[in-house]
Amino acid sequence: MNNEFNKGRRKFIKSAFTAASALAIAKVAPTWAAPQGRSFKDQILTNDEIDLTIAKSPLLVGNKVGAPITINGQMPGPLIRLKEGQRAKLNVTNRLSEDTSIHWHGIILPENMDGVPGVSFEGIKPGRTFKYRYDVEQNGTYWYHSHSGLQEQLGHLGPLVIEPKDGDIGADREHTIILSDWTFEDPDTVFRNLKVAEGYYNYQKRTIFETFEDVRQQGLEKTWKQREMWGQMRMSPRDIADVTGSTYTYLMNGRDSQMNWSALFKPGEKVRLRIINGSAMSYFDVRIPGLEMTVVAADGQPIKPVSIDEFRIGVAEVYDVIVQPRKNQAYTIFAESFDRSGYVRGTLTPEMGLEAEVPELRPAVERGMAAMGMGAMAMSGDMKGNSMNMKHMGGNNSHMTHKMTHKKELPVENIKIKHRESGHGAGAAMIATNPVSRLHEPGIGLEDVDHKVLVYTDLVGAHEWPDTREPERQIELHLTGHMERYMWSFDGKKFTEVDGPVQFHHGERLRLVMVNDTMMDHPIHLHGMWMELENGQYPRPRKHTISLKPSEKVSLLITADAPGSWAFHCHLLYHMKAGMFRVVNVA
Ligand SMILES: [Cu+2]
Repeated sequence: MNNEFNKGRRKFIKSAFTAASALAIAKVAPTWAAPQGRSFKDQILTNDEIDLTIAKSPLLVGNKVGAPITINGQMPGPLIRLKEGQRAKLNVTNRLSEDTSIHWHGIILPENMDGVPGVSFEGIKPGRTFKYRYDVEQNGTYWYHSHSGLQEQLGHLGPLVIEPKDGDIGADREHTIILSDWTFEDPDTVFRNLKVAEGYYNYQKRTIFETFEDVRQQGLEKTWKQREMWGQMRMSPRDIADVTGSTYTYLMNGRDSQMNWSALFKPGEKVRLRIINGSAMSYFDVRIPGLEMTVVAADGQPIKPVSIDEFRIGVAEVYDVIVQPRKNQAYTIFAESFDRSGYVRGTLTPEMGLEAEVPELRPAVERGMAAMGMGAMAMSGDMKGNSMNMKHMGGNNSHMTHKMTHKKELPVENIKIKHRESGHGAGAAMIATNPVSRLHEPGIGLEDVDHKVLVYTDLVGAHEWPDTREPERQIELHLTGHMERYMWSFDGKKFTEVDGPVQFHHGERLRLVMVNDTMMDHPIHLHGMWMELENGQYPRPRKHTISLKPSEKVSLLITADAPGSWAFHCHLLYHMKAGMFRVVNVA
């Protein structure tokens, strides 16, 4: 017996390190991110009433202890599973020393349950509990997050899955994946850094050696012109993202690449992956080398299945994909930040402990002329043809020769874009004189990959939506910004500068036209109502968040059927904080 004890003890000591790390992992990994996932026949675990406690707790993030905001002790928060048709009862208790809130992203609900402090309610004071109550009238993959200050950057977010009435998820098994970006810096410091030094987190700027190389290859004059132009735009050609892997640790279900979140499958099974981008600032390009993905839902809403090898997911967007791994081997789920400054990987595996090859990060991309919606121009290298008109250069210098590459003409292509006389004032460093539709483009850095990348024009609604009316009215909004001063706004006005809300008339059918007058991608999110993307497909896909590329114009149809005040904003957290936020009032 003594012998047995010693043997056991030795074994214990030997595995102490592993045990300790397992403990640490248990502390950080949300319990719902269990490797087995759920199978179609699993019992539905829906508590009638769900209690959520918001607190600040030390947790292991990657290899270091951070102080995230946790929900029921986890970061990200628990997976909330609701069922279509039920009444949601969610009690949120604030154990922080400041106000908090939860916004249910993509959920159609009454105005006072939407959780935006100052717009839908007062917020939740320290020590208080707010009882969210609403009828669940939809199904699909969604998420939830704080709408107070910069709390979202501290991990105040989690996944929300609503099962369809009949319980059929269209697969044998499912896993939920929420991507996020974590920094050990104080979010207020990050914001201050962005304000004081343009490109603070951009360590990928061109070096002097690269400049010499450019001069050698394309001559001094052209190089100089390029530099001058980028200088005038107050942008570095590599400012794809303004907060990057230089401060971020990218996480998949709260784990970094080292911790390797892993999920099980049985070869031959159909696995539904519910993929949510819960990042504060990071777009990801997602692929699973060796597996084709079939996208079946976008932003929680069903679409006609489309097979792809890779997709870009903007901040706050959601895609559901079905994969069918047939081989008895592990596969890497690879989420690469779109500026190529980092990645996070996880593993789909038939047994725990296996892993697959992790792809190399692809080289950093240059904004180049293509960023301005002038793909054809970029190739010819004609600097005169850019569609971005720097205001201080004056006049309209655009010679529009953009080649139409889409099959169908979109409504937005016939809409004449109006810029204000003032060119949106001091808040806009530039305006896009010739914005174009870019829905058919995969986005910067994905133009030349040799496999199928999802584009917005691939999205077709699975069925017709209830309101088939033509729009009665059109509203035009411009996405504007001033990179150097880190000012972000709509129509050149920060939220603090606008007179009042954007007015929707209750019951009307609206066309919302948006124009991106900046050099960055922005994921624009409307609360309370769906936006149907006019992408030339019918039924149109429904979105809660639409990402606009630089110099792009898009149009969306909205049924203004939700009375009250709703947030409308860029979902890049620091852009929202800087002023790219409006209230929409439906009355
Ligand atoms: Cu933005």
